[in-house]
Amino acid sequence: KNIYQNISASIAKNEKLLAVLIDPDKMKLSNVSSFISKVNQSIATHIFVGGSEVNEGLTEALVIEIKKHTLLPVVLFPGDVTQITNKADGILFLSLISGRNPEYLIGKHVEAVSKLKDSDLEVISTGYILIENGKQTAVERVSQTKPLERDKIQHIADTAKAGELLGMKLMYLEAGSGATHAIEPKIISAVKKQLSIPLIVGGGIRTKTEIELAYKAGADVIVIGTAFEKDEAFFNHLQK
Ligand code: 1GP
Repeated sequence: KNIYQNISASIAKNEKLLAVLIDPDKMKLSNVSSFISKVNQSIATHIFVGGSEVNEGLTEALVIEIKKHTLLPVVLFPGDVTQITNKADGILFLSLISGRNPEYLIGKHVEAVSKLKDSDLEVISTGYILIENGKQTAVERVSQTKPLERDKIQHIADTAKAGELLGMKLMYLEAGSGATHAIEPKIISAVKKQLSIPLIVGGGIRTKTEIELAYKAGADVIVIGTAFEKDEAFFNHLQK
C-alpha cells in the first residue's frame, strides 16, 4: 500500500499522472476487459472508480473485474459510503470543502469508519473542491452544496490551503463530470502556487490540448471519465 508515496515520488521526478475514472453505473462488466486493455496501453497511471449515484454492489463487482486485467492501482472515488469495497487498493477519503454540508465534510466519514477499520484500503485524505461550471453538476445536486465561484480565485486558493493546513494529503479541483468547461488554467496555477501537496484536476477534460494546459498550469494528476466513456478512440491519442 504505497499509492500516496508513489504519487509523491512521481511528482518529485516531475512526472505527470493520469487517472481514468470509471463509473460503475455506466460500465458494463462485459466491456471491462477491452476497456482496460486500452487503459493499459495508454499513459494512464491510475484507475479511479466511483460516481455520484451508484447502485449498491456494482462497485465491488466492477473492481474485481478491473483487477483481473490490470496492475495499475485501483482507487475508490466514492460518492457515498455504499461504494466502499475492500477489493480496491485505496480510497480517496473526500471531504467536500467547497461546501458547507456537514454530511459531506465529516458525517459520511464517521459512517465509513466501520467499513474502513477492518479493510486493507490505503485511506488518502483528500480535499474536494467543486468549482462552478455554468450548469448544475451531479455533485452539487447530491451533496446539496454550492460550488465556489470561478472568478473568486483567491478564495478558491485559500480553500485549498485551508484543507492542506488541516492535514489533507491531496487536493482535488472538480468542475463536475461532463462539465462543459474544464477548470481554467489560471485557477489551477493560483491553487498550485499556494499548495505543497499534490493537486488533482478533473471534470470536462476531453482533448490532449486541455490535458497539456492543465499539466502546464500545475495539475499533478488529471482525472478523465466522460471523454473515454463517450469515445474509447481517445485512448489512441494517449499512447505510451
Ligand atoms: C468527475 O473529475 C471527474 O468527477 C472526471 O470528469 O467525467 O468530465 O472527465 P469527466
